[in-house]
Amino acid sequence: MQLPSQSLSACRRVPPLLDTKPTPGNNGRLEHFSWRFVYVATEIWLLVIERERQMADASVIERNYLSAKDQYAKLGVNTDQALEALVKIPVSLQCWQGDDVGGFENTGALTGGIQATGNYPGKARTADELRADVEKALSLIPGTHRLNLHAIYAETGGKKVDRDALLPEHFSRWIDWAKSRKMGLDFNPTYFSHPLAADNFTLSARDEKKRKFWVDHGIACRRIGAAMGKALKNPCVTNVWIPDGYKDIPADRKTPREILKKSLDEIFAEPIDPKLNLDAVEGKLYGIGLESYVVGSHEFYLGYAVANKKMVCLDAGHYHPTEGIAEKISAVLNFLDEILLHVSRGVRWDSDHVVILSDDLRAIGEEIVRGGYTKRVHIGLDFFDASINRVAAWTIGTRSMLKSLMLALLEPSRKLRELEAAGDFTARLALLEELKTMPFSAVWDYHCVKQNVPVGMAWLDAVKEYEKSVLSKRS
Ligand code: RNT
Ligand code: ZN
Repeated sequence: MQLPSQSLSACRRVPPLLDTKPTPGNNGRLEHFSWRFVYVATEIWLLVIERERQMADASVIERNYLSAKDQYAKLGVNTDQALEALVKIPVSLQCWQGDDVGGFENTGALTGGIQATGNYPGKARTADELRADVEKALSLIPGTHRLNLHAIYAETGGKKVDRDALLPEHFSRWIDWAKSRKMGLDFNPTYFSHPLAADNFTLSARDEKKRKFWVDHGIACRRIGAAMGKALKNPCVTNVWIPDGYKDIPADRKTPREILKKSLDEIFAEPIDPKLNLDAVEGKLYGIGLESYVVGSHEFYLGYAVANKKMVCLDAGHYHPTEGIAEKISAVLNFLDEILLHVSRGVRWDSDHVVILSDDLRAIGEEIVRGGYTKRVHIGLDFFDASINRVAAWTIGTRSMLKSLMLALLEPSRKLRELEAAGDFTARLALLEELKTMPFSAVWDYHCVKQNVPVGMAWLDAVKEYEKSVLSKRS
């Protein structure tokens, strides 16, 4: 008889030691018993080895952290304080990464000039699957975060409920789930992938019936957002994004914008306590098939937000290619109390690639931290890559977002400001360059250990295991 492969999971499949009682004269059974004894002893032994390895790893991580802490202290940075600040910053994970912005209405293709490209197996087909996948990702990400839902993720119990008739009860399972995890929820009306959005005009539609339908959807979604905020005792950010626009050069840019303004006024007419729901509006430059004109441009919404005390949502993929949203944060926060970010990564177009620790992302983290804006900037993610494991996509993107914040929290900000104020731009540049090679990873690893999530690449093993045991079984 051969021992199973030397892995803990294999050993854990061994049946209990004493389910066969050995009796004198029953050699076969005794032999069975002794093999079971070997199995169990091996299991215990492997557990001991694994535990010792973990303890050794943890002590190396702690040692590295203490050395990094010293190095940062020499620059005037307190790493313990940086970590305390980091755990207080929630990131809102976009539910739509889990199913390529499909939702559960089963109405067909994704429209609205956005695209999830790729065909990686295992996407979530139901709300339960999506929740399980989000939970897996959250177990690999340090800190307590939020989940961002779209109206198309309603659970209507198989009944067709059109979007203008959605109610909080259609999100009760999401709310209960979030409550049990002590998480906040954010929300979005869905103005795409619907027959009444087929011509890419929704809130700016000239057709009054259609426009009214979408206004009613907006009103319904704010109420759902407020119900989420109330149930979770945590304000929900409800973000309005519409695809409306033209593929080719318009003859009239003005009229659709006037109609959009009127529609927004109608949607926001009902006062809602900001402790329950906060409204955001998201502009953009162009979409696929909407290359020449987008009604809800950045200038339109910035103006609207300032005039009506709403938040703007700055999406990293929604501007001219060399324009970054980091640069905009301290500008708009002179005029707005709070803003929403959609942290994304456009590659050549608004492609919504998974966020990585790029210079652009680091700049976003720096601007939030340097400006002292951690309470005024709501950080949402907005990427949807269907070409890689979707749980890994969430994990990579969110961990990178958190790394960018941590890097910023590990800056000697006072020193940098002093140098700048004194006009010593040479020293400012030198210090900023020096910071790039500080032992940041030692602080990150320690943070992961303390937050009880995998260190380094170990999270990928968990994702691969989940892919094998859960995702690969989905058709
Ligand atoms: C589209 C916008 C919008 C969507 C989500 C799904 O360009 O970025 O935020 O990505 O609502
Ligand atoms: Zn967005």
